[in-house]
Amino acid sequence: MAFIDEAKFFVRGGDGGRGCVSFLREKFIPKGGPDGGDGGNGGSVYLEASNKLLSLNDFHYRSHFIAENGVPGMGKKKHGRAGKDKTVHVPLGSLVKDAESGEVLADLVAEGDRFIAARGGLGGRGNVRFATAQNRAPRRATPGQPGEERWLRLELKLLADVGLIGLPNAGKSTLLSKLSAARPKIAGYPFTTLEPQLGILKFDYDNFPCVIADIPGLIEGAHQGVGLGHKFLRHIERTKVLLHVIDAAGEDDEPWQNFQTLENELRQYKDELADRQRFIVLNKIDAIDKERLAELTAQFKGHGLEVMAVSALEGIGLAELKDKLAEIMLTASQEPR
Ligand SMILES: Nc1nc2c(ncn2[C@@H]2O[C@H](COP(=O)(O)OP(=O)(O)OP(=O)(O)O)[C@@H](O)[C@H]2O)c(=O)[nH]1
Ligand SMILES: [Mg+2]
Repeated sequence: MAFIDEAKFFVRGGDGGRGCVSFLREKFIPKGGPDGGDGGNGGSVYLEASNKLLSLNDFHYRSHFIAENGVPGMGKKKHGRAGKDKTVHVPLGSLVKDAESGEVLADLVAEGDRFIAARGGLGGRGNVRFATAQNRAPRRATPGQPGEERWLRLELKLLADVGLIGLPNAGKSTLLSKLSAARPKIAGYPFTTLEPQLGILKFDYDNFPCVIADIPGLIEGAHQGVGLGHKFLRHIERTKVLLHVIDAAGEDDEPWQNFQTLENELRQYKDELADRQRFIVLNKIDAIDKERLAELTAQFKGHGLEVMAVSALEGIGLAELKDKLAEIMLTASQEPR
């Protein structure tokens, strides 16, 4: 599911350095010829896709990117140095548009994809260039050309990093509302959520946002269209991790049975999704006693599953859950995407 993050910024290429008007002046050579060199070209601004960046947050702090001007030409036919280029790193999947016309200029998808956002101006020509048989001492040189400038708009499609899955009423939306600023509808009846919802979890120590998707509840037979069906699973196909939310307040063997029902539906959808890294989130632990919690935890752990116990409603265990997500995001950000 796509959630669009946006940023607007200004880019300007460096101006070309001006050409120089100069004449050779040395002792004993009273009337030397023209020797003014060319100005250097202005640097250009490039956008380059990098997997080290995961959000457009940096652009909220910086909105102007300007490449260096070319150095003017000098006497003794010395050319001015070219201005340095400036490379602005953007996240993979950045769509670049002209902010005014809305025209799509580039789609930077893969690591290293580059786009010239603003060309530097050409350097001016020194007076050496204008010497002719008729005019051996031209006093003419050209100024450098100005660098290109424009406002750009970046659009980034955010893909969900974390998918919340579970039966209806398990508390997925409640959990999303506690982990992010999203305000999904929450109610004590099944199929409250009808459309996938996204929330962004921000960690204190860096600006990698973690995008969490809450999808409608699945029930047995979802793969055959029962309930709302399982078409929403496509929104979490590319997540790094799934949180399987389970209503721990269910009686007897219900939590475990529910777990298996849902896992079966996932497998019916795609083996790949069923094999995705996942955590069991035993929710609603405010409604059960310690012994029951210990029993459920042991049951899931006994099957080699990682278990986190929370009460989304009362905020119990959420700090630990956030830490876990931060760890997963950090590991994932170091792997090639
Ligand atoms: N006691 C208790 N109730 C909870 C907790 N979390 C959620 N609930 C309640 O469970 C009910 C369902 O919560 P939702 O967040 O809407 O559940 P959902 O999984 O999003 O449900 P669907 O959108 O229908 O799939 C609501 O009445 C919530 O108030 C919890 O930790 N403890
Ligand atoms: Mg919901």
